[in-house]
Amino acid sequence: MPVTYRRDGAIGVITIDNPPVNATGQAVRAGLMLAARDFAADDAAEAAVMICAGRTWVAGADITEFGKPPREPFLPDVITAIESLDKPVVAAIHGTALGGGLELAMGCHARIGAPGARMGLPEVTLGLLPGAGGTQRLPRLIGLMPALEAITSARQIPAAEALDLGLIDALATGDLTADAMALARSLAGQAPRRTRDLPAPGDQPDAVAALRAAVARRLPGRIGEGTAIDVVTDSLAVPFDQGMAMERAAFLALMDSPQRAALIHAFFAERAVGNLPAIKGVAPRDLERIGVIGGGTMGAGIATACLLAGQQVTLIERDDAAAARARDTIAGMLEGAVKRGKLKPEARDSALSDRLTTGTDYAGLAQADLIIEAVFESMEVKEQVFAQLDRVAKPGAVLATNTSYLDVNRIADATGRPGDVIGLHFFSPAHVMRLLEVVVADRTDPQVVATGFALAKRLKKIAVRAGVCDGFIGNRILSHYRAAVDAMVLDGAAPQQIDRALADFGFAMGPYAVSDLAGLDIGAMTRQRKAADRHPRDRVPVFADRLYEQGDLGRKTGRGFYVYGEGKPQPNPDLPALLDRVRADLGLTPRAFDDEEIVARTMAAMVNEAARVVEDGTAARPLDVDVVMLNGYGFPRWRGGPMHWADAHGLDRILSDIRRFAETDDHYWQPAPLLERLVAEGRRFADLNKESQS
Ligand code: T1G
Repeated sequence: MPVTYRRDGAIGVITIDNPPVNATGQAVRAGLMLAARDFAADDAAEAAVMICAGRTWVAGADITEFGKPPREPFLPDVITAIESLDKPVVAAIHGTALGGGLELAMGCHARIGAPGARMGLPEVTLGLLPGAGGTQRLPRLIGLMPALEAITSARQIPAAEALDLGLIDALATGDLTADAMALARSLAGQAPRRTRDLPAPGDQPDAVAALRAAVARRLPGRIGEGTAIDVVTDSLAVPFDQGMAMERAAFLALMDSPQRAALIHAFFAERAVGNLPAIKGVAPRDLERIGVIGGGTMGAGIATACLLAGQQVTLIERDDAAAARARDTIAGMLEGAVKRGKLKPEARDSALSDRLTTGTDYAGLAQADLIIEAVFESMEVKEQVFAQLDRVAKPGAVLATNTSYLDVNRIADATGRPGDVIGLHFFSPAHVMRLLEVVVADRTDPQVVATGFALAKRLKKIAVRAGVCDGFIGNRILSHYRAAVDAMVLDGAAPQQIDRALADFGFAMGPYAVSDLAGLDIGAMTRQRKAADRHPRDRVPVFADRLYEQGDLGRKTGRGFYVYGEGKPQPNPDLPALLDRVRADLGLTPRAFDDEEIVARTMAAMVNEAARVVEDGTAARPLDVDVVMLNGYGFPRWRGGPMHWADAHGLDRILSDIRRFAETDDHYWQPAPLLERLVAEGRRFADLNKESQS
């Protein structure tokens, strides 16, 4: 039974026990209705507490029910039934009270939180808005703007702040349940304080308009946040029940939106990527003591990420000066975490003094459990490093390379323990970006793979398994849609036009702005590296090489595809003439492109290569590609990732686009066999995800 009622003296106790997070699935909702009835009928009970077993108070409605026909009793009705009781009910909150969980607590007549409890209304992250009274009760409890800030930010409010805001009435000082019982006893015999009866706050049009504009800037394209602001403000001047009806209507409309489907897909995909048969039940190795080789941007970022997770870090550089520079870089990154409120100053100081060791002697790595190499992207250099590690590292130590494209099998060959070698591809800045590609070489031991996933969880990152190939999952797909946009520039499109079209589609940044950020030298070196393997029909973005040759490297030199100075970056004024010269040299007659074609070509290239990445096993499932592109490449989250988007857009439409593009450039546009097969069979990428989970 997920909900039980009993009495302890004069206090009723309603217990919810629905692992893993006490989500309010149908059985819980029905159980709560019965418990409310039993409590009401129990004349000996003068008040009640509501508690949750396990790790947390209710963490929300049961997301697995979304998209299915709703089943009664509906959560808003359950909460109203509890709020309408004639005797007080106290919510005892621990863990994370989120979404419908916080809404349930707000329907109770008082709330007490454990000191470490956190609470919030994260529905907008799922493409929804609070749909069980949150838009009505939260403003009544904490005021209009704090409520709108909480709802649109989806942030988790710490218990102490919740107390200050008036969201909870007390903080437990001892045992939460005992303190909740004491609070209930103090309220026994009193009329319950119903949140619905509190006065709604007055409107604040200017502040609301400012928030609305800020949210639109921060999350272009998202609809949940704006709708939530509308419902809250439009219902301020109407009776509570009318406000509830407005909320319900807006909630149901959002429930049917493609954004809700996409954001829920992203939520579950990020939890499914760790479900791999190869590591099911496999225990990871120790990972308390981390070694890092190389203290450049990546090495220092990796070391910082591990320090932020509480681990011991030994960082080795080639000489004392480089080691000192690395320590300074790490100190700067930790200072940034302090500034962002992610780290207390004293924690920064102890990390630097007690948990970070820098040096130049590999012997310092002899006790490391896991060593991450982050040196220059040269196979020869990495082979030397791993040969040395093989001599120094303790038996069983995991030896990881942070390479972004090199062959991890070859690196493993430089050691006598290939089973211990794995790729851990971090994304820059490594202490901020959530994505970690775990690159599994042919002989990597499953325990070592499990250790890579365990490290990701420890670092609060999302690990995605990747096979060995040039670029693994993300960079390999990137190279293909990068080629598609470069071809459009050669054929007449302006880089800033492409950037704007893809930013309007929802990308965090367009590809040319990204090039300027990364540095045009990176792209030039990648092209040089791949020149020997280039297909004779490959179209080389020589315009990018021209910029590189004239020293325009992007942000780092102030000029690239854009010029950087005061204010918003502007398109490089010399670029049109440069493009004209390049096109003339190539005998190309430029033509116009509209945004629709820019998006169609970019997405067709991305989905086509992604289909190949799934087909050859580099990615385990289409959802793994979605997680990579969402968390490492700025793909708009409210579109769910390229594979989810492709299913919604129509694989047949994408395939016909590819065939149409092949008419003018057959070499490049070869449909992926998996894409052709799925279209022929009337199936979608989602079907492959389901099959992999069965
Ligand atoms: N419904 C169903 N399953 C859920 C769930 C939920 N709300 N939340 C988590 N799970 C599962 C998750 O899939 C995983 O399953 C396991 O629990 C552990 O999760 C009416 C409509 C609570 C902070 O958005 O943020 O209420 O993989 O790995 O890292 O207005 O889960 O183990 O099988 O994430 O410790 C609003 C979503 C819903 C909260 C815990 N609530 N969850 O994090 O564990 S909409 C949310 C989280 C709503 C109302 C609206 C996190 C967590 P499995 P986990 P974690």
